[in-house]
Amino acid sequence: MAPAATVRAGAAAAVLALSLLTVPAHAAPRDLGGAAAGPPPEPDLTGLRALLRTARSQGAPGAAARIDDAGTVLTTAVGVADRGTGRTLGTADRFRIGSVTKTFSAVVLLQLADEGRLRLDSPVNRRLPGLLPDGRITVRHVLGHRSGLYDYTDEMFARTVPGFEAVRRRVFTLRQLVDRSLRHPRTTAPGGAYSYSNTNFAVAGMLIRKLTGHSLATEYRERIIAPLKLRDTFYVHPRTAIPGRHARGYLTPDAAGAALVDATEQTASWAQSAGALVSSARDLNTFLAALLGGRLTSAAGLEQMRRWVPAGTGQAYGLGLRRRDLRCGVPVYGHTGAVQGYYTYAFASGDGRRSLTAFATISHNGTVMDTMLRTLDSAFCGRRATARRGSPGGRQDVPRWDGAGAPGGVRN
Ligand code: REX
Repeated sequence: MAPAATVRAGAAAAVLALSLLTVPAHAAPRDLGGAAAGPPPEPDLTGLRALLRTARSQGAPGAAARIDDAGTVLTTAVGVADRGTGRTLGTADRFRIGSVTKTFSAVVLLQLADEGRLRLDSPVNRRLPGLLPDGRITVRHVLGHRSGLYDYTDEMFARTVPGFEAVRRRVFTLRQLVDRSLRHPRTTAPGGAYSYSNTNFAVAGMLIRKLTGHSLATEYRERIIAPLKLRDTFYVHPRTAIPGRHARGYLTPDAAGAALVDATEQTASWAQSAGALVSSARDLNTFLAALLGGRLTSAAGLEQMRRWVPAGTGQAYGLGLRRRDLRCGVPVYGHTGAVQGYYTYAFASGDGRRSLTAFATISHNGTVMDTMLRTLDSAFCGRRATARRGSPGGRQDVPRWDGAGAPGGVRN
């Protein structure tokens, strides 16, 4: 299927334009950064590499980054892809991208909106009758984490390794994941403040399947993977192996000093449309460049994805898309990912001309997560910024467990 936005624009653009009227007052009406701010400073590859080395000294077996800058490719990697064999990590190695999957899921739904098959402001229950207990929750609320649906992973991974081992070979239906959420009270009223929840993207996956009659794998492949010729991107759920050359991922247990757990093989069924894709740094950069360059949705669709609500210091969330405002004044757009064994940062400039994907082969290690966040400064703010402490802004939406198994549960 052709990804050309022009094919999809048509009458659906009018539907999307109309729905602009219903966006709440706290959503920023316009994106004040991006292309208008001019090209970002030269990437700081030396600083980037130093950060990857720091991540390694903080416990990551491997860390890698790739910058695509208007045709120029910069890559750097440190450490090993496999602690068993000692194989060196390569920047082309595949890995689990976690929630960067959410951007793929959002693109599929925005394409369906472009085709006039879905309205962002229509209730989820119109398409999936009786699924949600509140008929006011819309597609837009779900894609923007404003549904108030409790995040079932909070309970699932309250104990990190036992939680993971309990689900790593399980196969859930999306409905079962949503049902786990519905045992808990809602966290906000529909359309309220941003409140991160994987449940939203389990619902998004159900919508994709219901509207198309196809599997998630088919929709990701036909709408995104094939048109963009992404050779390293796979939706293999419920198979447990990562195909081809890949980095192994390691999970940090709650108990201080305990040995890392090799988390590479898992169904990722707990994540599915919220986080089960496998990809590579090259493919994620290609994907973000295409998305922000307007080649995956209509212009109206992309504008919807970029209507922001506040999501923590220096951060905002659109529809399946994060914005981070770096200290140097450059806003970047993309997503973060955290599944067992892997942290990912995949972000691009407003015009998509520069993109960075950085990943570390460890998870549940807040220190490494913070270090990897600073790779954005190296990639988009240049030399002076990397030397400073980095840009403000909270971590990814992962609860912080400090110490021996004591859940801090703080999301920032
Ligand atoms: C699951 C637990 C964290 C990870 C999670 N991941 O919700 C989603 C994601 C799919 O990628 N979110 C990112 C585990 C951050 C986003 O949306 O930006 N932690 C680990 C624990 C903690 O088990 N007890 O760190 O591997």
